[in-house]
Amino acid sequence: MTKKDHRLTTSWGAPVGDNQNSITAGSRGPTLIQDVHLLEKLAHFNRERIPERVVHAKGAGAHGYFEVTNDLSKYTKAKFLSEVGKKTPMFIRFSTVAGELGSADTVRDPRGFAVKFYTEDGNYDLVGNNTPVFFIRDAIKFPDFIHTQKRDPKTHLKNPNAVWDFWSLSPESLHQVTILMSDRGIPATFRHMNGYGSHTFKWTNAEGESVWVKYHFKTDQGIKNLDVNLAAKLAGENPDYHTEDLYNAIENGDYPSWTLKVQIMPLEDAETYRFDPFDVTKVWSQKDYPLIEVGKMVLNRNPENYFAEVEQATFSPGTLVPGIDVSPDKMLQGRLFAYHDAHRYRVGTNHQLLPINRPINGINNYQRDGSMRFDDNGGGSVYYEPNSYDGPKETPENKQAEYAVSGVAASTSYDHHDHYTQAGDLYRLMNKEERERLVSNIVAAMKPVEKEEIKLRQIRHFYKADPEYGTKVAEGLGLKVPTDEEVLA
Ligand code: HDE
Repeated sequence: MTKKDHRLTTSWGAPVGDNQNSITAGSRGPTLIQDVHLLEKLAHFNRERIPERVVHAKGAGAHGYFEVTNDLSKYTKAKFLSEVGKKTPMFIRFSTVAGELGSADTVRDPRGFAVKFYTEDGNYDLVGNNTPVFFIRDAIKFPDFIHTQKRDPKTHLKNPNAVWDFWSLSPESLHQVTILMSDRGIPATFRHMNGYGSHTFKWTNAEGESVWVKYHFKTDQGIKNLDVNLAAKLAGENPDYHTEDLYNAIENGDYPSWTLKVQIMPLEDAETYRFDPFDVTKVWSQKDYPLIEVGKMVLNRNPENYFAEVEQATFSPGTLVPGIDVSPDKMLQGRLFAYHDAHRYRVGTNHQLLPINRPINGINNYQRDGSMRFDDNGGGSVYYEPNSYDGPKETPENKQAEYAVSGVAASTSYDHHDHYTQAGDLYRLMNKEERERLVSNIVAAMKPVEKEEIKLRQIRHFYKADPEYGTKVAEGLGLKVPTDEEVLA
């Protein structure tokens, strides 16, 4: 091992003679353009930032491992899930959704829960949130929804009118809005919240038999949430409170862990279940499909370098391995395009070559070139397929499992619109104090809304979920619960 060279160098490796003084004519200048070290330093400095994520910009990451505790190979041939005791390295990135890169951690917002498993069969990304459902159920509405969560283009301020206007006109959001406005809207730390795949995915075993699956990461630290006043105080005093907590816990050897469980639905049940099991605004009853343990995820190593490992990490629900596949869920389908498209724009064409994103089993294909192709670019190996030069071959046993699809190609909405039962069930699951805090959070968030019609429309939705729910919010806002006719008038 060559002795580490302690000489300060330029980015082309030449030793630097003086890093304190620019090269100038005399002590008073002017500065000479021939000071290429100065030019390089200033030019590189101007290019240190890459675009922040368009959502989930503020985040924190950690390395760890996943260990199988229950053999579910009867459901999936995914190798990393194949035998009890098997350990797979993984990386996770937690995040908020709406805030910019420098925004506060302790805001009311869903939290991203993005896991990358570096398996022997390639990377598997489970890109979820800390809530089992989502606000919308068709990808086409996502840009509009996120616009309402971000800054008003005129004032550059957050705009509660936009937020509640969108939600009151998209009643499918009611279940997730209830979760967001409840205690779980502000987790105490990233360690004290659950993670979910949210969508329905598909597992296929070695015999080609498939089931539908939903993922639940149950925190082993127990669920803890922040009091709204403490959260507001922390947002001002220490906007990186969750980031710091995660880093220090791991630094101190207090390794957080989650138990991964799944719900398994037989393929044919999807045709007869009481609502569309691919609708990501709904949860499956755990009485119908009980939780089954899979394994344990332990975070035991902090990133060495935030930019290299967290800012450059790229996840996608389309990063799948044999034995795991997607469902027809329209949100999930939309995400299959969006994520790698975002990464090609934000990080670069060859983002998957970066150390944090590179699969441990290597990349063996005919893709070549593209900007920043910093590996050997396939060297002199055969660069097309099919070929007679023993290049990498496809393996038919790893084809995506087939399944029947049907229907007319058209812009079609879901064929059921019960947006109220599960939101109402959640409200009725809460104890008295939890309901009071939920209503108080909603009233505080809705008070600044200018248009009364927006408030009334939203109150009607809460009322349809549960009469007490809607009545309490209306009282808090000094309004009456409107009838459907009044809302539609
Ligand atoms: Fe995302 N989402 N998303 N999202 N999402 C991104 O990828 C998108 C959705 C989630 O730590 C983006 O690199 C669309 C649901 C997480 O790096 C982008 C739709 C869920 C993260 C994107 C959704 C998520 C992202 C932004 C509607 C939970 C952070 C920049 C169809 C199940 C991952 C980027 C990380 C990031 C698109 C909805 C979770 C733009 C189009 C539902 C945890 O690609």
